[in-house]
Amino acid sequence: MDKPAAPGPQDRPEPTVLTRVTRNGTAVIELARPGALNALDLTMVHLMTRALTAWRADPAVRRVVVRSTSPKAFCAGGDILAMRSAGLAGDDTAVRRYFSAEYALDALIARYPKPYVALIDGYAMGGGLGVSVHGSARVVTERASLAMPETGIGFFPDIGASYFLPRLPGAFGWYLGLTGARVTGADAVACGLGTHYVPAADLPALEAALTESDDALEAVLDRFAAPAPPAAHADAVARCFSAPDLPELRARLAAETRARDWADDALALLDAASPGSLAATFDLLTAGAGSTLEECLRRELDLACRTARTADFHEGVRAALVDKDRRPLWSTAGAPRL
Ligand code: QUE
Repeated sequence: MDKPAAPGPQDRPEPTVLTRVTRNGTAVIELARPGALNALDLTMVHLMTRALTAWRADPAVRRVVVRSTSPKAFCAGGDILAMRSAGLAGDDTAVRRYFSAEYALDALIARYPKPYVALIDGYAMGGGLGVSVHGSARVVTERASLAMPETGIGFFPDIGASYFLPRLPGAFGWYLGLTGARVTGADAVACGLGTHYVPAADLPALEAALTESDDALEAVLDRFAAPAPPAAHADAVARCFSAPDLPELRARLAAETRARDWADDALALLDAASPGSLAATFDLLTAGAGSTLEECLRRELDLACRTARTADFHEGVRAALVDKDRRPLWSTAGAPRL
């Protein structure tokens, strides 16, 4: 009989979340799955949850900093490839297990009793905003690109987005959640998704100050923050995306004169999105505007479990991530509603 192979590095895959506590009491979480742009799988969600839970009551920890080891992405989102597979297989248990854990982590961050700072230098989309926006500070650089692109894959803005998007000023969250448009670091600060704009070249010095100095967090962040220019097209966003329904929103975009190119881009994004996802998102943000974060997450969990079984979600993830043809053929059957 063969002897079992000696345990070796092949048995212990590289950890995808690295944690440490520095001498000044800063707990650091590093997202380290660069091959998948740090898309959060269930293991990463569990590792983050375990670390944050341990640090919550640890007097040696006074704040948490979350960063990425990838130069391209802070975090590209959740594990939608796994959710597509589970949805196709009818594995409702796996779908619920994943989304429950991910949303519980978002809520843990939102209610965290210590400062929680995300350093965003690169893509932060979907679930990546879930592990940053609910914290106390989001540092963004000129290389940051933030988006809630789920309507483009037959899903909807989840991870508590139905709580924070309707609360952004000037209907900006409606624009982000419905179109999936990407915003730069500067626009992210202008709309409130980001809190501090720091040039990427200054990030290493900021990280050193956060992990080594005894200065107060706000003093450190303010020392490094540069003024961010105002958001592009903010008044056109407010004019169009405050519409009371989708047909009126499209009519306002079609009638927009001052920001014509921007309006054409927004209409093209809406036309490319799953119609069912747009309808669900509109209702979800409307409901979320008057709900607590926990109510929003419960509503999103229910909708996520039903959406994972839909043809549009399977097709949207296929076109974006499986075949990468970017040509989803949307169903006319409609989508789950609230
Ligand atoms: C919309 C999304 C996601 C997306 C693309 C969309 C998302 C997500 C990923 C992603 C990207 C790279 C990977 C990966 C997943 O892409 O949530 O595993 O390697 O995680 O248009 O919501």
